[in-house]
Amino acid sequence: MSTQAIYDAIMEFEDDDVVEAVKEAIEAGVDPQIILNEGLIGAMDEVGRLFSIGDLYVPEMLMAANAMKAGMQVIKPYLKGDDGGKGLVVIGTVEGDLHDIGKNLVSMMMESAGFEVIDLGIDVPADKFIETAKTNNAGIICLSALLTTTMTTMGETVDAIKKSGLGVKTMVGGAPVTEEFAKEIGADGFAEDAGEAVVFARNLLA
Ligand code: B1M
Repeated sequence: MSTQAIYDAIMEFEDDDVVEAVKEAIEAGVDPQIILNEGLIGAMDEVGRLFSIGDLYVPEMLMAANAMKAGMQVIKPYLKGDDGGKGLVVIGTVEGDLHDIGKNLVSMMMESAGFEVIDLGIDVPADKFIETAKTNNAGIICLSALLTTTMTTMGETVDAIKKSGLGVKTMVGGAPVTEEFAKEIGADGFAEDAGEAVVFARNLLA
C-alpha cells in the first residue's frame, strides 16, 4: 500500500479522507515514518510549491494545513521515539510567525521520547519563553520559525534568552533555518527535523 491516498486527500483538503487514509495505511502496516514523510509532509511541500507559483492561495494553504493536522492526530501514538529523554523542554513558534505544524511535530516526538514539553503555541514573544522556562526550570527552549522575516525575531529571541542569564539551552529549527544561521545567532543547537531535535535535546541535556 502506498501513501498516495493520504497525499491526495490533503491536496483535496478533505480532513475525513486524510484520517481514513492514515488509519488504512497504519492497518496495512506502512511505517508511520513513511506515512509522515511521504504522505503528510510530502503533500505540504507540494502545497508550498503551488503557493510559490501562484497556483494556490492562503485559504487553501490553511485548509491543507488543517487536513494535515487531522492526519497527525491519528499518527501521533505511533510516532514512538526510543525512550531516554529527560528534562523539561519549552517550545514555541517565535513572535510574528503563525506556522505550527513542524513545531507540533517536534513537540510530539519530544513527548514520545520521554521529555516533558510545555508548548507555548505560535506568535510567542521572547519574554514569554523566558518567563515559562524560569518558572518551570526548563533545560531547553526550542524555537521554530518558518518565515525569513521571523528568522530575525528568532535571533533576537535567542539573544534575549542569553541575556536573561537563565542558563537554559536554546535549540532552533524550521524550514528556512540552517545550522550556519543557528551558529550565527548563538543558538546552542539546530535540528533539521523532529527526529534530529530529539537527538540534540538528549545531547544538550546529557
Ligand atoms: Co505559510 N509560508 N505563510 N502558511 N506556509 C511557507 C513557510 C512558505 C515557504 C510558502 C511558500 O512561499 N512556498 C512561505 C515563506 C516564504 C519565506 O519566508 N521565505 C510562506 C508564506 C509567505 C506565508 C504568508 C506570509 C502568506 C501570506 O499571508 N501572504 C503567511 C504568514 C503568516 C504568519 O506566519 N505571520 C503564511 C500563512 C500560512 C498558513 C497560516 C496559511 C499555513 C500555516 C498553518 C499552520 O501552520 N497551522 C501556511 C502553510 C501551511 C505553509 C507551508 C505550505 C507548509 C508549512 C508546513 O507546515 N510544513 C509552507 C511551505 C513549505 O514549508 N513547504 C509555507 C510541514 C512541516 C512539517 O514542516 O514546518 O518545515 P516544517 O517543520 C519541519 C522542520 O522545519 C523542522 O521539523 C519539521 C519536520 O520534522 N522544524 C523544527 C520545524 N520547527 C522546528 C523547531 C525545532 C527543530 C526543528 O526546534 C528546535
